[in-house]
Amino acid sequence: ADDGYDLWLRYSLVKDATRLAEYRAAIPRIVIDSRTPTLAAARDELGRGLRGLLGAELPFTPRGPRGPYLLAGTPSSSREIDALELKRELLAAGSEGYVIRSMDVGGRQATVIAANTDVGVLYGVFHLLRHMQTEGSLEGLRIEEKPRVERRILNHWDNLDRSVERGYAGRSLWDWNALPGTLDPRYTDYARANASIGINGTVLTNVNANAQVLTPAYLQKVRALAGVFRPYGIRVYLTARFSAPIEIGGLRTADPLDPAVRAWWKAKTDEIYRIIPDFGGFLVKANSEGQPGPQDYRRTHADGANMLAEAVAPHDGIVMWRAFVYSPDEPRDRTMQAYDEFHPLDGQFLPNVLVQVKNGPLDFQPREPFHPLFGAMPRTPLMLELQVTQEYLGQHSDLVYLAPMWQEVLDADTYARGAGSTVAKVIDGSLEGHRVTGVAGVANTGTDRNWTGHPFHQANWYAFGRMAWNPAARSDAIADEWIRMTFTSDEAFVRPVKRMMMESREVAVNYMTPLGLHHIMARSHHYGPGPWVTGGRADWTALYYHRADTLGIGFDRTAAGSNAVGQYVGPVRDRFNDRATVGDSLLLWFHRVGWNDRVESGRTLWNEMVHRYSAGVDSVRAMRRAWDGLAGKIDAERHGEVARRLATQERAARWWRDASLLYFQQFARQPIPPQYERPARP
Ligand code: GCW
Repeated sequence: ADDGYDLWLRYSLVKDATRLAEYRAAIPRIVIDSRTPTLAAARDELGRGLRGLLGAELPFTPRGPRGPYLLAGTPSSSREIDALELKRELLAAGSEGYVIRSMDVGGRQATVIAANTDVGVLYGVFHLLRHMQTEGSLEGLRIEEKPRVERRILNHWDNLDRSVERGYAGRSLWDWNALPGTLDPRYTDYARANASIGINGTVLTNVNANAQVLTPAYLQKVRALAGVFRPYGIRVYLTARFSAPIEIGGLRTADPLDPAVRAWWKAKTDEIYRIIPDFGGFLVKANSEGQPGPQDYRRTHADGANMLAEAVAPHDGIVMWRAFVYSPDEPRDRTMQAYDEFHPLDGQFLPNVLVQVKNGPLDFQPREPFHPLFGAMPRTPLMLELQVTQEYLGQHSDLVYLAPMWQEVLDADTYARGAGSTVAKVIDGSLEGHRVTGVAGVANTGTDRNWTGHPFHQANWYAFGRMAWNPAARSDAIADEWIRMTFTSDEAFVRPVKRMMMESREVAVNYMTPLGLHHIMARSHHYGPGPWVTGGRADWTALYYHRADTLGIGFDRTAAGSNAVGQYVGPVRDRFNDRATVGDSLLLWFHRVGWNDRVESGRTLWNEMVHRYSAGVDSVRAMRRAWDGLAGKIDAERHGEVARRLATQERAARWWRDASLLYFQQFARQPIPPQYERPARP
């Protein structure tokens, strides 16, 4: 099918004849014990994958009489695996890792997938299939892999009425009405897709949802979903609305220090674990954007989180407590509030609490500096929250590959323990010695046939999983494998498409928010420009963030301004604080700059702004030309779908450019230099 439903798990027949012959010779039969549901899933995936890749139904056999074969299993599921010289490698593989080896097994040439656990085998199977989908050789394989992050979790902002907050791919996948009796086959394919990229948890409900999902009828529905996901190594988590004891428990308070409230959460949690024994835990948005929380009772975030942490601790559950907070009152500088509230609480959270921090201090903008909490709470495991759905990055229409942005954050050096203290090392626990670690991604999936709406948005789901597994993974390598798996390994397609993907984020920054601009999008829905947005509370207006007037533009967050730079460690603070070193990409995030001041390119700020917005539009046009030139290299259906969305993206980019330049021109009071296209008035 070319409707995109199969995602990166298409398993089309290997094109390269030599490779195909090699594969067929190396894997004529498969030996895998499949007595557990997870091993059965691994077996089924091997069958499905190899049937597609090799164009033949392979026999599953107990140890066959002679010839090469594929052997997969754990030491406890397979005596052959148990007998292999892989003890040291398996020791290192841990509970989710695996070893893939070409080796001699009793005089026969085998391709071996070995792991300590069933889910390790499943992950190994997906790795081998990926290796073959990208046409790698099976000769001399020596692969040892394990995740560097323990909890790799999708956050669904899905409501029980099947609407999806910030969703652009249809309705929620969870058909609450039909659950628990009817299990949509999509649930299994969702689990397969996630397992293929190492995602091992899913929060089913929106952080803004009400408490209904915690009622008995809904817990049965959750149980049914958990049952589908379990064989794929995926645990279910739920959002816990802080006022649930009042809303569904009939109590008069939700004060976290009130014994009745604590008892209610404990009983509720015990009830959940009776129904879903491997329940993962709770995700909480508290005292943010109107959500209830412990501060309503003059308690701290730690009081609130610890109450829930105590309830889930006997069951090995965790609490993910979000740091995305901002007050109902007008802030001094909204980007500073999370740090101000959470930094003093370091050391006060129970060990099974992770504080979940968005990549930047504002809100999933096309570009932000890394969040100053990273490195600033050494005694608390911090979970990174990324937004896979493109709320601020073009929603349904824009082709933006997000992995380079995530890599920029993960590579950022916090200097918390001297040079080299990257965000990646904070997140994977290695910098501060945390065992509990996690990465969360706000999902971009929905009921659209191809899951994500825009065919290229599948790449962001894919890349999220790959980077959660290994925060040091490189975005271009991930793009490369995704393109080959999803479309074709034809170099004449892979090369230009990879270039397009790798540039796409910077292109979007250029036509939306160049030079460190932020939050100048349209009000509330956030699609398209809105630098003129006023009214309501100050930090919901664009003017609050860009502060343009006839003298200049930008938010002064230096020591002379809000001093947000003071939340970063010495060398970072100094770099951001100084106009000479901050760099143009974050210039107006940290500095107020005169229209005629020179920037890095040597242009004046105004001319640079014109240049960037214009370059953004030109790049989208170039993307369209490149894509049009690839017609015929892939199926017409997906090619056409992307082409149509690129056309919308070009219109959106021009709208952004024209609206922003005309708006800012009133302040800059300068012409558009003649070499650039004149912005069209609406
Ligand atoms: O990005 C903003 C969104 C809200 C969202 C909030 C959050 C779930 O505009 O829709 O609410 O962040 O992350 O809590």
